[in-house]
Amino acid sequence: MNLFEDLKWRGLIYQVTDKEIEQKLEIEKFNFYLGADPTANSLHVGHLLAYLVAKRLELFGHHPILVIGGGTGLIGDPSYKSEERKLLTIEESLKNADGITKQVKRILPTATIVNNYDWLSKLNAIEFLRDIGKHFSINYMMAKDSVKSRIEKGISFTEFSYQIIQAWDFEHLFKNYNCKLQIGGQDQWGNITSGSELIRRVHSSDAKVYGLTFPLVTKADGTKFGKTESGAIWLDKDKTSVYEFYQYWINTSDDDVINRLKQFTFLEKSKIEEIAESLKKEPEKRLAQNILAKELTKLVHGEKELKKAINVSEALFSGNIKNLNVDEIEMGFKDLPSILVDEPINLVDGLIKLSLVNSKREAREMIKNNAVSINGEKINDTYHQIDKSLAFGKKYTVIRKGKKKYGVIKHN
Ligand code: 485
Repeated sequence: MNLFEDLKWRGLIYQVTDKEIEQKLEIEKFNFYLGADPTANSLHVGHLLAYLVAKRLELFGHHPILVIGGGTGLIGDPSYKSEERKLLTIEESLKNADGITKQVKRILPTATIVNNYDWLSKLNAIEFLRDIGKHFSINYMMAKDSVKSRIEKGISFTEFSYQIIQAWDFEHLFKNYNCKLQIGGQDQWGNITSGSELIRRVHSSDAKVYGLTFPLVTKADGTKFGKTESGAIWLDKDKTSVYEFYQYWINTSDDDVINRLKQFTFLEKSKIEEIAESLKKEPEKRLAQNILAKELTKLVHGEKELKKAINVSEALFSGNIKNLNVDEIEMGFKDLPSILVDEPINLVDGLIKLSLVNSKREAREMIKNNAVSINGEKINDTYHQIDKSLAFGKKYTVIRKGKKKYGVIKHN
């Protein structure tokens, strides 16, 4: 399969500016670019798809230029957004840009990484209006699907100008890096085509550049991809623990999992078809989900963290947590109910404070019925005192009620 066929088979082509890109990608080596704005200090799994598309192109010999939008992040992309964005401060934007740069380096270690603050901050108003603005008609800008709803609802001049700024990035990269292709999610189509239009006008019409977009990731049940009740799935392990990241992929539905393997892993067609067969024959084994979770956790967090996440998952599932180390306890229990104590605490009080029971009576009953364990050991003494001497790393005592409810006592 050639690159384009592979991308199509994986469901990663939404629109292209020119059909000939399919052949061009075979015979030419492109410098291409992908941009993201530092609206947060981490990327999430939605962004990951885009960087993996960049990696697919890289594997076929094309060279990625990754634009970190330290400058554009200060303006705010209105594309398909229903409301005006809150402005970031320069400090926030640049700090977030640093965080994101570290993450993309891990996924694409040999890419060229640039921050558009470096050139956008030098652009002056007269240059902007005369040299760039003159190439855009307001009618053309307003006709973009990505801003249409906002034109009716209200949009600031700031956000309305965003497409011109992103267009100028493309022109800048064309001129300085010989970049001839921009890729992005389907929402970026309007901005990408503004860029190719600008390049055509500023340079001669034989200055041919291309755009390619991939579709938004959707879920069979209609809920949003990349989100859980507690929020987005981030690539930063301080925001989404590796355990939670791993579990997110493990919990992929049977209806979605083959698509996820195509979109998010580098496994070949024959291998993915083999996995699809197993899903049909023995879905209860959850082989597809296991492979997906392993591949992605390894890719984003590395082999060592993956191993910890598997250990934690197995321990939490069986309740046998005795052999976990402090790191693994921190990973597995980061988002569970916890209380901080300075002194030893009675088990009954601990259960109440952690909201694992509603009353002291219920707590005592649970304990007598062998339904409570501490650090993986059943406790049936209703007077049991918890102190830090037996805690994991002298820091954490893990209480389990029934099969599934956990809480953590953190010792000061
Ligand atoms: O020159 C550029 C400057 C900024 C951008 C692109 C080129 C960023 C772009 N305007 C944007 O807002 N991207 C989104 C972001 O930053 O979160 C997302 C897109 C998504 C995918 C992803 O970035 O919504 O489709 O392209 C990488």
